[in-house]
Amino acid sequence: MKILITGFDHFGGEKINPAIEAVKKLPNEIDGHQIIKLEVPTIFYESARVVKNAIEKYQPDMVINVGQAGGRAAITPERIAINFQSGSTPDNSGKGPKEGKIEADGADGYFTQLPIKKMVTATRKAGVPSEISNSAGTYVCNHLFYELQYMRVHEFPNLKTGFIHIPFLPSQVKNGRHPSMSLSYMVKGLTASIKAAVDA
Ligand code: PCA
Repeated sequence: MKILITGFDHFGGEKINPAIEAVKKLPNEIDGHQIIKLEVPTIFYESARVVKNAIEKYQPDMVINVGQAGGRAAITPERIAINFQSGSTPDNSGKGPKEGKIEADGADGYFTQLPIKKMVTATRKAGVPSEISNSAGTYVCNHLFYELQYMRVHEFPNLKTGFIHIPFLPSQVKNGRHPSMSLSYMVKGLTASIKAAVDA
């Protein structure tokens, strides 16, 4: 199998995004499956265009997007993408989203094709905290997750796609008010999670 793993660039005043940092450190092969890594901009619609180009170029069997969810304390595979966008922070193009539906003719929500329960169990077994998340929010992460599901329905019926949110890195948390996770734990946890997703 060929697996495309994407990580967002930094946004919202942060100097780093653990998503792309962890994705860069993943192995190039997991259990004999090829891992293709891609950085995506934290920009509504543009992120989906970048991933679509990569799908057309590499023809992966599975796409997993990774994003930062500051405040979470675990590796959290997402269950569902919703057809709604909002957010008060501008994205990296300097604009905020137009609040409302992402795709006028899209379903209200799409469930991931990834085996999220197995992924959580495998990640915990590797010694890294993990939980299922039932909301990817309404910002760029949910947007990209939703757009990929929409693309799957309309253009890439054999594709499996999903999203994993990860916590802040310790360097991003200076006031002790938020949990964080070390980069090596993130890489270990994501590797276990991806392995469970491809072996299912
Ligand atoms: N996290 C944001 C967008 C980019 C990222 O890494 C989110 O959760 O929407």
